[in-house]
Amino acid sequence: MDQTQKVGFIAIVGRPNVGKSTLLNTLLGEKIAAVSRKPQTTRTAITGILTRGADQYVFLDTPGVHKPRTKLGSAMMKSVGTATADVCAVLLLVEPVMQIHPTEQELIKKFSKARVPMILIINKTDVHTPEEIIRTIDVFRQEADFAAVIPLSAKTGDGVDIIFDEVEPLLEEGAWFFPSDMITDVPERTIAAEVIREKLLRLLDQEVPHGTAVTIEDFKESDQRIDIRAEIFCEKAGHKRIIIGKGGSMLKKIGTYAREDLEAFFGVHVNLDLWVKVKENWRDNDSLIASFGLSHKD
Ligand SMILES: Nc1nc2c(ncn2[C@@H]2O[C@H](COP(=O)(O)OP(=O)(O)OP(=O)(O)O)[C@@H](O)[C@H]2O)c(=O)[nH]1
Ligand SMILES: [Mg+2]
Repeated sequence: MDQTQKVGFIAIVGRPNVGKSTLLNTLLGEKIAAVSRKPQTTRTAITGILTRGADQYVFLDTPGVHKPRTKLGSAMMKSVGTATADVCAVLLLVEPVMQIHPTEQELIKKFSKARVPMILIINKTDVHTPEEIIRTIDVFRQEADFAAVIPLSAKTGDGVDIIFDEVEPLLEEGAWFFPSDMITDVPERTIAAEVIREKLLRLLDQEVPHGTAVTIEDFKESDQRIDIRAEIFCEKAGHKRIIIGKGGSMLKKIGTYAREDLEAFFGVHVNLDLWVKVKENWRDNDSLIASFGLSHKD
């Protein structure tokens, strides 16, 4: 390679549900992060790697910033802190609003103090008027100097490419962190678990999926297919009944949708075997949080 390599970590941060994971998937052109209409979908930082020419962008999708009410919530917020250390830029993702939220003010304060370049991204332009977008830009510009402001739609992809033009000058010269064909360092098992959890979030009512965790007990790859055995943990016997559904109908639906996504991602036939178990109050139990791979040390 003649050109000097450039590289950088870019954190995607913002309140829950603003579209961070959707943006990561659109940037990569691959679905690796779970997306749902419910807030607090993302629980740990997810890496998306994109190598273009001499430049390697390592995007970090993070959990939506909120005031934690459980130990799981605290672990999620710690993972945001870790993901945003040593980044070359932060993409602050917001939706068009009349007023800035205190959480966003705190984020702006934190990155301004650390002198990390911030790019303001106004997402969901496909469902907002230009007036609403301009007003939002005004509101946020009063709070900080942004390296750039980009209105876009993570869902349609409109405007997303501008991110590369704005981030490229902020990358640093240095050897790439990952091979050029790698798209994530998240293990395949974790991606499989996230796909299943996404279906739980999408198919079930608020209370049930927020108390679920998914672990992969077995992941066997052969030339033609992957056999996966996964366990879905929930907090109550009543929740278990809802997840299984009448005659197993809900669990079957979860399995079918998850299998379709997994086959698209892995490019081979997938056999998915799902089991449901109850672990009461796991979201406030450190050792269970750790056993689900969700704990986060400072
Ligand atoms: N109309 C529209 N909807 C969007 C857009 N981007 C994301 N969404 C929707 O917003 C909801 C939340 O998207 P996510 O990507 O899960 O949001 P997130 O910020 O990662 O959420 P957490 O992980 O909970 O913090 C989903 O229903 C998405 O389909 C967009 O550009 N336009
Ligand atoms: Mg997310």
